[in-house]
Amino acid sequence: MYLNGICFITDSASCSVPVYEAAFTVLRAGITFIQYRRKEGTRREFYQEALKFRKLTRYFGATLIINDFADIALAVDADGVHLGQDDLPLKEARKIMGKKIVGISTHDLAQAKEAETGGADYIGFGPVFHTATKDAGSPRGTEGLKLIKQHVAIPVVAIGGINIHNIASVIQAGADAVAVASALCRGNVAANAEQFVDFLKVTRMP
Ligand code: TZP
Ligand code: MG
Repeated sequence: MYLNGICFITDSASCSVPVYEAAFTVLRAGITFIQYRRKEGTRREFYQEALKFRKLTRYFGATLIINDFADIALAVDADGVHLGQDDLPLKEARKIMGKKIVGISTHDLAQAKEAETGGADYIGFGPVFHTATKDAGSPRGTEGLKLIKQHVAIPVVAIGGINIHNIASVIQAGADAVAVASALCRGNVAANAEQFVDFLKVTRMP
């Protein structure tokens, strides 16, 4: 199970191709961690597409996390669920998810500590930089990320505006994994993915 390296976050609005196609391309390039995130359509459509993502990620031996919905994560036998501050509370999610992964989005130290104490398997932290993908609040910067890493022991997945030019600073700040949407999906997905995977090779970040 991979909770490290680069996590590809699906976002249809910033993707030059259908997100399933993009997912295939990034997996083929060597990315091993995907979060299926979908903000449009019905929950039925979400489920049906998530099922396809489960089959695809199994084929590549990659980790699949479902954004927002614990029931759909279980229904497709994903590896886990990712929840925000306005989603199902961590305590309730844990009851439902059992030993599967529960990740929590956090934006400050208090939220990060709360998620760790509450038994989250990892936290998302951000936005580290400005992002146009989501209305995610003000950037926390790599200094914000460093602070979180000083106080939290569970894996920290940095998110928000991360691209091939600034990823080194995010890793230097201590991120265990880096979540990327638009910098993978915009333009030539294969070329983008190749650059990120090459970067991982030189850093020895798995
Ligand atoms: N949560 C915080 S920032 C963000 C999410 C889902 C979007 C990340 O997308 P990008 O395009 O990598 O900035
Ligand atoms: Mg959410």
